[in-house]
Parts: sequence; C-alpha cells; structure tokens
Amino acid sequence: MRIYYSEAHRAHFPQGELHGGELVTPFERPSRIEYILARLRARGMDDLHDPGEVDLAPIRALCDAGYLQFLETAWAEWTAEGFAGEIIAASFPARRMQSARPPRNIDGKVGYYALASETAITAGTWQAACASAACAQGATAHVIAGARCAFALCRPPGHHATADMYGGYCFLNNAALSAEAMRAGGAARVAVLDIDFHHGNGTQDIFYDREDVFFASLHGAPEDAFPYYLGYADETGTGAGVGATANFPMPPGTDYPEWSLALDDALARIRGFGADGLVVSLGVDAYKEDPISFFKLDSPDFFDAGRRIGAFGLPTVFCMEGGYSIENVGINTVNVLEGFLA
Ligand code: SP5
Ligand code: ZN
Repeated sequence: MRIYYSEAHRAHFPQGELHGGELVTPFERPSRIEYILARLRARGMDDLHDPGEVDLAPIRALCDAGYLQFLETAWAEWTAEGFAGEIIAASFPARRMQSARPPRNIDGKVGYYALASETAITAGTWQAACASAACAQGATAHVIAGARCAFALCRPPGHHATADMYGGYCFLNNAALSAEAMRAGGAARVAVLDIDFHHGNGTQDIFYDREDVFFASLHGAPEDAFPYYLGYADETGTGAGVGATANFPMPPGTDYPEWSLALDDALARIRGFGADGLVVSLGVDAYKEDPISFFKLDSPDFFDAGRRIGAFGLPTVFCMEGGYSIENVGINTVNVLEGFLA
C-alpha cells in the first residue's frame, strides 16, 4: 500500500490548546506522525510517496473563497494587529448574532471562521494544511489510476473542517477532497466512512444535500462528545441527499462488540447505497487509552475493523484523522491498514 506523506506537516505546531481553561500542549502534535511512520517502517509498509505541490483548484471548488483567503492571510493580519500569541478564537457568531458578514477586524474574522477555540492557527498552518490536502490528493489519484488502496498520512486532520470553518484540529477537509476527486475521476457514487471517535461534522455538512456521496460516521454521542452540536442519529441528509447520511452515536464505555455492530451496519448502508469507491476517515481515537475520548477499543480491534473494511472490496483511500494516545497511534493506525490487506 502506498503511503502519501509530506514533511511539511511540521509547519503546523501550535504551542497551546485551550483545554479546561488552560493552554496545554496540543493533543494533535507533530510527533503523532513520527509514531505512525515508525510503525509503518517496522511493519515493512514504508512505500512512502511525497505528494508534491498541492492542487489548489479542487480546494477552491470545494471551499468558500473568503475562508481560504482568511486561512492564507490570518497569521499576517494577526501579527500586524500586534497580538503576541497564537491565533485563538474568542468571539463567535452565536445564536441570533448571525449577520453572516465576515468582519474586517482580524479578531472578529477568526471567530467568524472558527467552529471551536481549542485549535490555534500559527505561521505555518496554511502551508501544512495544504500539504495535508496534497497527501489526500496524491493517494486518491493513485486509487483512481487503479490501485486497490492508498493511505494519505494527513496532518493536520480534516473531518471537522467545513467549506468555511476550521476547528477540532482541522482546516481543510481532506476526506471530502478525496471523495470529490473520486467522483471527478469516474466513480458515480462514493461513500465516506468516518471511524474517528469524533463525529465528522465537516464532511457531513459538505455532503448533506448530495445524493452521490454517502456519509457514515461512528462516534461518541453528541450529548457527551465533541463536536457536541451535530452527529445525532436523526440527521439523515436533506433535499436530494435525504437518506445519504448515517450517524451511529454511541455512549461512554462503548467496546468493540458494540462498536463493530455499528461498523457492520454502516458498511451495510454503504452497500445498499451502491458506492463505487470508499474514503475512510481513519481516526484511532476510539482506542481505550485515548486521553480525550471514551470508547474502549483495543489494538487488535483496529486490525479486525480494517479486515471488515477490506472484505468490503471497494477501491479505498484512507485519510488520517485523529488519535492522541501518542505511543499507540502508530500500532492502531497500521493495524487498520494491515487488517484491510489481510
Ligand atoms: C480530528 C479530531 O480528532 N479532532 C478532535 C478535536 C477535539 N477537540 C476538543 C476536545 C474536547 C475534549 N474534552 C475531553 C475531556 C476529556 N476529559
Ligand atoms: Zn477524533
């Protein structure tokens, strides 16, 4: 399996994440990638490919122009304003405050384009987000060209990002870019299967009214888990997309017997949809020791999950999402890939 990886992810390395009222070292940190690379090498899965330059055209087609302009220039505007720290959103267009006009003031603009304040933007964030998207683009092109599968070792992750909002450690929605590229590459119907612990609100939002892209997500129930405001089972799509979204929210303590039933349900729904291609939002934060999550999957369970996805038989692009138990993120991620190939 080819691995698409860019060292440019390191350019995004915020010092602080707003967590419990403190600025802590971000859970989503560059060393996550080192652990995944080390495990890939240890397992002989080191067919690494640099994706090269990002293709901005599909990103401009998917995202809001003002949002992309913001991501590209936010750091320059923030520092020009005289702010000394990293970019952290402090004001939001909350209920009944939505004139839907991005302010001129950078502090106002940050909150306008943010969906949460834990995620800091720094000098290299835009560059790293583009490199992450490039990994998804490279992996998808490889699968469109006929490969059974490819792994986009994306960092920063993408599934919380909408067409016009960042947050949850995400800036550009790599899985959505991959699904769109598969569609453009000839797949009539594409499914995104999101197994990250958190609901893939961004991916859901992007495809909510689409009949050609199915979105299925297994995640911590919104009553208890970030992103809190989306991911209920009764969110099933709108307009032409009615029936093309399937959410599987699960409570604290969910273990693999329960989780794998939801996985089988999600796969059955994707089968019924008739997908020609599959994008997997591959987060491994459902792991029992993840510091910010509450499922109880063990490392061998990730191998079994990969096996079930592989048995499904569709051309598959894996896009890396979350997973914050640093010393286990490599084993769990590569277990999914090895299970897929088994
Ligand atoms: C890609 C991805 O996995 N993003 C996750 C973003 C989570 N951000 C905020 C999490 C807040 C979690 N609070 C957990 C308290 C644990 N005791
Ligand atoms: Zn997650």
